Amino acid sequence: MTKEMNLEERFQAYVDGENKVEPKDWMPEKYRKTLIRQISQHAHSEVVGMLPEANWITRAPSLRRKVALLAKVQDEAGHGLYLYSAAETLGADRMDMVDDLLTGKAKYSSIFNYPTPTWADIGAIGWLVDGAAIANQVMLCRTSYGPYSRAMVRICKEESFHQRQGYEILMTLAQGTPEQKQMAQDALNRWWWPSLMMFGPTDDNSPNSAQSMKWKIKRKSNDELRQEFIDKTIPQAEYLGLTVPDPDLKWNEERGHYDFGTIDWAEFYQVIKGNGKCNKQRLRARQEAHAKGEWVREAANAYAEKQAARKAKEGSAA
Ligand code: BYC
Repeated sequence: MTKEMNLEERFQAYVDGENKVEPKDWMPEKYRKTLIRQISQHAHSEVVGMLPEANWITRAPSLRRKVALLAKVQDEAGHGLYLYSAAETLGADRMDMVDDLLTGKAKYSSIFNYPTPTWADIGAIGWLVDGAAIANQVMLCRTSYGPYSRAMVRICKEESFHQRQGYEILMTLAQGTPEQKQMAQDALNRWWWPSLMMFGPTDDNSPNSAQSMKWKIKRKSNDELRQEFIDKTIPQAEYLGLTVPDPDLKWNEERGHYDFGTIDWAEFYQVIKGNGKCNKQRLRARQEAHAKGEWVREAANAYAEKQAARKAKEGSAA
C-alpha cells in the first residue's frame, strides 16, 4: 500500500486482499452502518423465525419429532444471540436493536410472515427456508467482517441439521398415505415462492448490493444465490415425488440452470411493508414475550449492579 492512499482506498485494498476487518480496525462509516443493518435484520429474523415453528412444538406427531423441533427452535434463539453480539462489536446497542424490532421499525425476513397451518409446513420450513438460508449463509462465512463471518460458520453447521430435519419430515409424509402426500404438496405450494423471495429483490432492484459486493460483505448477488438454490432444490423435490408450483420451470441446457417463472414482487413489497398474512401477529408475539421477560432483565441487571458495586468496594479497600 502506498503512503498516498487515503483511508477508504486503503480499506478497499485491505478487503480486496481477502483480509478480515476486525472491530477495532478503521472502517468507513457506511461499511459499519451497512453491517449493523444487515446483521441486526438477520438477528431479528432468527428471533421472529422461532415463532411459526414454535407454534407446532406442542403438537409434534411424536416425541422424536418434538425433540428435534425443540432443538432447532432453540438453535435459532442462539443464532439471534450470536448475531446481536456481532452487531454490538460495531457499536450497536442491543436494547436499541430490540426496540426497533418491537416498534416495527426494523426489518426481518419476509418469510416469517406466512402461516404454518399443518405439520407439513414444519417440514417445508426446514427443507426450503433453512435450505435458502444455507445458500445465503455459506457465502456469508466468507464475509469481510470477522465477527460476522465466524458467527456464520457455526450457524451454517446448525442450519444443515435443520434442513435435514425438514426434508425428513416431508419424505415421511410424501411416502405416506395419499392424504399425507397431499399435505406435503400443499406445504410446498405455500412455501416455494416465499422462499425464493428470501434472497431479496432482483439484482437490478437491489439498492444495497453493489456496495456490499464491493466491500465483500456479500460475495454473491441475490439473483445468483436464488438460482443456486433453485438448481439444488428441484432434484430434491423430484426425489420426494412432489411438484414445484411453477409451470414455467424448465431445465435450460444452454445456461446449465433451471429457468423459472416470475416472482410476485408486489407481494414481497407488501410483506416487507408490514402487510403480510402474519406481520401483526408476529410483532404482537414478540412484544408479549418481551413484556413477560421484564422480570428476567430486572434480575439480571440487579445482579450485574451488585457485582459492580462489590468490585468497586474491593477496589477501594485494596
Ligand atoms: N425480507 O438491497 P437489498 C434464517 C430488504 S433467517 C425482508 O437486496 P441487502 C432462519 C433489505 O433489507 C434468514 N426484507 O438488501 C431463521 C433492504 O431493506 P433496507 C435471514 C428484505 O441487504 C429461523 C431492501 O429489501 N437471513 O435463516 O443487500 C428459521 C433492499 O434489498 C428481504 C439473513 O438475514 C427479505 N427477504 O440484501 C429458519 C441473511 N430481502 O435495509 C431460518 C443476511 C431484502 O435497505 N442478509 N430485503 O431498508 C442478507 O444476506 C441480505 O440482507 C439480503 C438482502 C440478501 C436479505
